[in-house]
Amino acid sequence: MRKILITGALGQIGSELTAEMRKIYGSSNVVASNRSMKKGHEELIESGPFEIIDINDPVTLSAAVDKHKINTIVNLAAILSAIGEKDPQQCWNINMNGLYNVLETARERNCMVFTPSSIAAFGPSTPKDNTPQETIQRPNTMYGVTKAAGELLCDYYYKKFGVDTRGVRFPGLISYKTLPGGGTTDYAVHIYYDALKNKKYTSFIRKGTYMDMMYMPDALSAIIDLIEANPQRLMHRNAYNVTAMSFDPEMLADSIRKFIPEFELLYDVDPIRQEIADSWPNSLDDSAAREQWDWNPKYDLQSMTKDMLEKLRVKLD
Ligand code: NAD
Ligand code: AKB
Repeated sequence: MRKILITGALGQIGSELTAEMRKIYGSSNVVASNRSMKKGHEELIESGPFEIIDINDPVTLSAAVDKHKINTIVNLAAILSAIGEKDPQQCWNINMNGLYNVLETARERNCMVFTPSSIAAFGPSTPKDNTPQETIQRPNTMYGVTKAAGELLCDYYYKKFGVDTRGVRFPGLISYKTLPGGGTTDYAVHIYYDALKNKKYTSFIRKGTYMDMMYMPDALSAIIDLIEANPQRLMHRNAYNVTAMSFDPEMLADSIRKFIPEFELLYDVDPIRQEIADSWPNSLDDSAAREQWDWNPKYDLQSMTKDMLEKLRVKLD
């Protein structure tokens, strides 16, 4: 029986993953946690066990693991790319020292650990198109540095200590329930809100900038399917490339115009986030994930846009 602890559970992924995992494993077997409470998450907090845990505090972390007899930690607590460039010290502290605490707790208590990496683990010298599973990784953002180093640390804990570490390199994730937490791909979420509210959006990412993206239901499947995957098939374990689509702001706007023909896309490029986006791949090769644990996303750009607009329309009403 899985007993799961999710850190950073009130963020963009965690707020949806908690509900999905509670459906699958039972509410009492999925402990949600965050370093602080956040408004708008009352339903999640009341639907099962919830703890205040800062992953930079190993004592509280391990006490919660003992208290709830946890055997699987899903570590989602992190600082994302744009905020990471504003406060690189905090980004390193949470993404690296926090991850170290999670891995040490898991080593001492024999837990599985799932922790996501990102397309940010690649950098300007990485091959940009169909980026291979194994390739040059010289990221030039603090977020990217922590993601590349985190991948290596997770590999190390598996090889050295036998901790069952698993992870994927997520692209930009698009969802309607919880707003993204301060990344470079956030434009691809905000655009839907503004399309419905104002019929226009001003993009901080330049026309012609391609990045990999994925709709949240596929991201949740990726996490759960990899956690449940047969370990004997996993050659990489951590940092699997996964993707569902690659587009630039114009392609995204065109997909919205199929439903809101008068939608207008304007640009006011943010040099910091543009530079980050320019250092990331245009598109990933996710064949290793497809071969080793049957990764197969369901949503493409058009089906995602249709669902996003339908669900957001109800939410914003
Ligand atoms: P998010 O910013 O939306 O949520 C992170 C949560 O962690 C927040 O609720 C925050 O309060 C909490 N947190 C921050 N510091 C903490 C600490 N010290 N202890 C405990 N909680 C803390 O992030 P997300 O989008 O849900 O991302 C989760 C993971 O997935 C991260 O590792 C991120 O790098 C990775 N990822 C996300 C995306 C994406 O597009 N959302 C893409 C690639 C990778
Ligand atoms: C970000 O833009 O920082 C995240 C990511 C791709 O890791 N969405």
